Amino acid sequence: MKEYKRTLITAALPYANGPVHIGHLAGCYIPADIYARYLRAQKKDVKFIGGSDEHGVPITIRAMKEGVSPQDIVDKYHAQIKDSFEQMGISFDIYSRTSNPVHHQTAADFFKVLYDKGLFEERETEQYYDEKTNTFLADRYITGTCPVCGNPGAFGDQCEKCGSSLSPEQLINPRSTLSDAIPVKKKTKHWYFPLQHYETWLKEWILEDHKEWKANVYGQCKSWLDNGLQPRAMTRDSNWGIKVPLPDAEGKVLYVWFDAPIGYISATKELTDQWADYWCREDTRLVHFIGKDNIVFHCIIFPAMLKAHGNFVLPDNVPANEFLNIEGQKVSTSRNWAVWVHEYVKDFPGCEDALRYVLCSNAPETKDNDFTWKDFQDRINNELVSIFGNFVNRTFVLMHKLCNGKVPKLHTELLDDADKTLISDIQQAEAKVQTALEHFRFRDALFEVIDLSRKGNKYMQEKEPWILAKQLKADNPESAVLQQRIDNCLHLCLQLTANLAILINPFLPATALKMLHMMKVVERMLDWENAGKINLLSVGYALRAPELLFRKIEDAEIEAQLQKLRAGSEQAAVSSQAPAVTDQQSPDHKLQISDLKSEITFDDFARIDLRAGTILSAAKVEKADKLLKLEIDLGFEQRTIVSGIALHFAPETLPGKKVVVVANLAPRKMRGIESNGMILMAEDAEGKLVFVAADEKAPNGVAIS
Ligand code: B3M
Ligand code: ZN
Repeated sequence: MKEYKRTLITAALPYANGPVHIGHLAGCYIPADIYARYLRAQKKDVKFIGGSDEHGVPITIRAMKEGVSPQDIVDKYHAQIKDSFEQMGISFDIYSRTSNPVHHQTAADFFKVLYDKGLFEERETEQYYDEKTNTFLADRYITGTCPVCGNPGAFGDQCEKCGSSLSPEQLINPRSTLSDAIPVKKKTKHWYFPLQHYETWLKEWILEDHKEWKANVYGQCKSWLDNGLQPRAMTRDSNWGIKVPLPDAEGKVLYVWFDAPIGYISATKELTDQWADYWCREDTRLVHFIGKDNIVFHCIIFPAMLKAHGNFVLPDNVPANEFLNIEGQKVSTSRNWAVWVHEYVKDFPGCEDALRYVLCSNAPETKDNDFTWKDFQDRINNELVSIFGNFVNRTFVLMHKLCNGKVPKLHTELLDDADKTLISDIQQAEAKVQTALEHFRFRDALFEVIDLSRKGNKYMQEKEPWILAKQLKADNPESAVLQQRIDNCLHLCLQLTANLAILINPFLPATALKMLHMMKVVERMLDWENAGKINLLSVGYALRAPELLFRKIEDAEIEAQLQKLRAGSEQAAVSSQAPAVTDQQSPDHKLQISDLKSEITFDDFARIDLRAGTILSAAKVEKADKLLKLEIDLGFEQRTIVSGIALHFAPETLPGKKVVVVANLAPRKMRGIESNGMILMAEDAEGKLVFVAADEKAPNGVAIS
C-alpha cells in the first residue's frame, strides 16, 4: 500500500435549492465526517472540504417558483444548509459555496486550459426551446407525462415518481415549466468533452487498479465503461452560472457538473495557501464521499477532466452510499417525502448524536435502506440508551456509591478470568473498529463500539458489585477482599468507559465530550493512540457525577413525526397536481360557499349511518385517472370504497388516515369494483380537497352522530 502524507476528504456539494434531509446525511455527510474525525484523532494531516453547489437548473427553477432571483435562493439555502450541518456536528474544515469569486475564476481557468489544449469539440445541435420566454430548456425545464408510470409531473431527465431516467423526447405532452408553452426544437452551439478518448485509460485505472472500491461503486463504473462513453456537453444556455470564458459565448455558462467538482479545489484554495499540497502532490490521498447518483461524475467525468488538465491528483477512493428511503418509500423533494434536518434539530433538541447513531447504524452502505420512525425509536431506546448509555451510567453511579467517587485501585493479584477477558476485549476493540473504518464499513465499526459496551454490561452483571457491597460488614473477615473485588470491577469498567469515549468519538462527538466532562479529562485523551489502553484514568482521581448521555424517545414523538410526514406529503401531492399556472393562482382562489340544500327532518338525517374508519391501503384504479381503491378498517369489518380523489392524493400517503365513512350507502360498481360506502371530504380555503377527519380517539366503527 502506498504511503500517503495527507488526506483530502470531500463530501458532495449539496444543491442550494432546498434544505438537506436525513438521506443526505446518511448518504455522505455522516460517513465523511466520521472518517475525518477518525483521521484527526490519529493526528493525520487531513482536510475536510464541503460547500454548496449554487449553479444548475434546480436552482433557477426554484427561484422561478418562489418568484425571486437565483441569488436569493442560494443565499437562503446556503445559510440554512450550513447551519444544519453545524448542528449535526459535520466538522468541515471549510464549508464554501460555488458562487464565490475564487470558484468562478478557478472553474473558468480550468475550462480555458482544456480549451487551449484543443480538447473540446464544438457542436451544433437541436434542443428544446421555449418561444414564450426565449430560453433553451435544459431537460429539467421540461415536464410531461411519464411514459412508464403515467405520472403527469415527470421531468425531461427523470420521473421522480417511478425513478425512470428519461430524455425529453420520451415525455408525453411535453411542456415548458417556465411558461407552460409547448417546446419547439432550435439549434444551439456547445463545447463537448470527448469522454470516449479516456475510456481505455479509465478502464485500466478503475477496473484494474481500483478493484478495492466498494462493489456498488465499482459495479456502476463498470457498467458505464462497458456501455461505452460518449462526448458530453460541458456548457449550457443559461444566464445563471459561470460564464464560458470565450469571446463567442454570449448566453453560455459552464455545465453545473463541470464546475461543481472543481468547487472542491476552489474551496481548498480558500481554506489554505498550501492548497496545492492537497491537490497536486502524489502523496495526497483524495477521497470523495457521495451518494450513488453522483458516482459517474466523481469516478468517470471528473477524473477524466483532471487527467485532461494534468497536474492534479486523482481520487484514491469514492466510497459512495446507496439511498435511504423513508417509511418504505423513496425520498422525494417534490412530494415532500423527507425528514428535513433543520426540522429534526428543532423537534429533537439535544438528540443530534442519537440521529447520527441511527443513520450510521442503518446506513445504506451496500444497498438502499429504509428509515422508519419506529426503527429510529427502537435503535435509540434499545441500543443507545439501554446498552451504551446504561453501561456508562451504571459505572458512574456505582463508582460514586461504592468507591467514594474516585477511581479505585486495580488489585492485579485478584484478577480472575472474567476480568482478563474484559481487558482483552478492551485491547482488541480498537483494531476491529479501525479495520472497519479503514474499509469504509462504518456500520460494522459502530457495531463494534456498541458491542464493547454490551460486553461491559455483561461483565458488570456477572460481577454484581452491588451484591458484594451488601456483604461488607465490620465483622466480616472477607470485607477487605470484597472491597478489592468491587474496586477491580469498577476500575475496569471506568477504563472501559474511557475507551468507549475514544472509540465513539468519530461517530458521536458530542457524546464523547460529555463523557470527557464526566471523567474530568482533557480532549487529548481522545487521541486514537490511547484506544486499547487500560490505564487512562489514574487511581484516586475524583470523577464528576454522571449525566445521562441519551434520552428515550417516546411513542408520542414517533406518532407526531409520522403524522407530520403524511400531512406534509399530502399537502405537496395536492399542490403539485394542479398545473403550474393554477399553482401560481391558488393564493387568489375564491372560497365558494354553496347555497344550503332544502331542509330535511331529523329522521332523514338519522337514516345516514356515519362511522369512523382508518384507511388501510390505497391503490390506483387501472384506466381511471381519478379513482383510488381504498380498503377501510371499520372496526367490525373491512370495506372496499372507490373514491374519486386520485388527482389529489398520492396513494402511498393515505394508509393510516382517519376518516368518516357513510357506511350504509347502497353498493355501487365503479370500473368493475364494488364500492361500499363513501368518504366525507371538504375543500380547504385554497380549493384543495381535505379529509373530514374523525378524531384519533374515536375507535374504528364507532357511530358518528
Ligand atoms: N450538487 C448533486 C447532488 O446534490 C450535486 C453534487 C455536486 S458534487 C460536486 O446530489
Ligand atoms: Zn414514472
